[in-house]
Amino acid sequence: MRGKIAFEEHVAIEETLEQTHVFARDSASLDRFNRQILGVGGERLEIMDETGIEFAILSLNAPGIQGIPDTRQAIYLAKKANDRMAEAAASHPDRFGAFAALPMQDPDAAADELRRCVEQLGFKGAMVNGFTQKERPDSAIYYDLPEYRSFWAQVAALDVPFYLHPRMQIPAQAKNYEGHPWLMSAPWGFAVETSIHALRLCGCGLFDEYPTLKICLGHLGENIPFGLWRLDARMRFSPRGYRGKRPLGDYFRKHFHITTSGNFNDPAFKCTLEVLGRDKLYFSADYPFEKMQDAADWYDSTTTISEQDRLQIGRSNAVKLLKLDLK
Ligand code: GRE
Ligand code: ZN
Repeated sequence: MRGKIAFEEHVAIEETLEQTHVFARDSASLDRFNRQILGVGGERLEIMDETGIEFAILSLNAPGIQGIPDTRQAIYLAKKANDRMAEAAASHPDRFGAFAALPMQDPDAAADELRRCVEQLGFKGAMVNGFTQKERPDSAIYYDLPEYRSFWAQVAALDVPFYLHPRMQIPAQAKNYEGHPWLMSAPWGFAVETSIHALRLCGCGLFDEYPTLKICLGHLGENIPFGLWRLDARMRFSPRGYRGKRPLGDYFRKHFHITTSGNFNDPAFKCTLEVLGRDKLYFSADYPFEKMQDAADWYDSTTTISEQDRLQIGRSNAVKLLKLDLK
């Protein structure tokens, strides 16, 4: 399919590049990876052309700004990364947009930076890589906490989506991964960490206060669609501490938008589609952690959807969610 739109497509700046090296297999693949994640020109555009991806929303790699405990440094690097992505989008306005990286260490600064990015730079929303470290490297702060309500007010006022992207758990919080570093990373721990954060947002009353918020998740929903029925079923018996007015599943189905990033698999796709419906699903790749070719080969040929749904999920839903002005 031509004309696809992808929106979990990562870039790094020199200051965040090293964060990605833990994921590299060997030095040859590291060189290619570095070139691809730093590049916002020729090679990326060529692969997009080959795979029928017309437009990509760029975002900073994980953990990015969330992994920088020093608040001033976080604010500085978020601006720097966003200015870099804005340049790329300005150089290729018909191929690239951007999601803002945000210094969540300071909720007011994060809200201000989001407003700057959306109103002045034409960004389409935000991508935040899970909990934020702040001051101490062993801290982990989640955005259901009361100090983030004014930040969420800004997200709602700007009416842009907030993409909650995975990050690796930090050692201080990862006792149960001990001796199994592979388990903490993209194969499983990313989804555990991100799903818990997403469910905390559902359970804290946030969506009662801001009924128009839109949250994006990648990887076909970080395993939540598969578990959603049981969540609600068991919550009837043990809702301790749950602060939503409605069942959790209602919030998830209403507020969450799910992409195919890094999860190119029919059974998982069918489950997500059945739970959320065709209006809440979107194509994405997760370049350069995944090959655009793998994402597109699977998406373009999956027999789980009609051609009409392929176009809707691959393109029209994103035009609407991200308010894209494409020809
Ligand atoms: C991602 O961005 O989703 C990602 C990483 C690191 C490793 C694998 C992966 O940031 O999918
Ligand atoms: Zn990603």
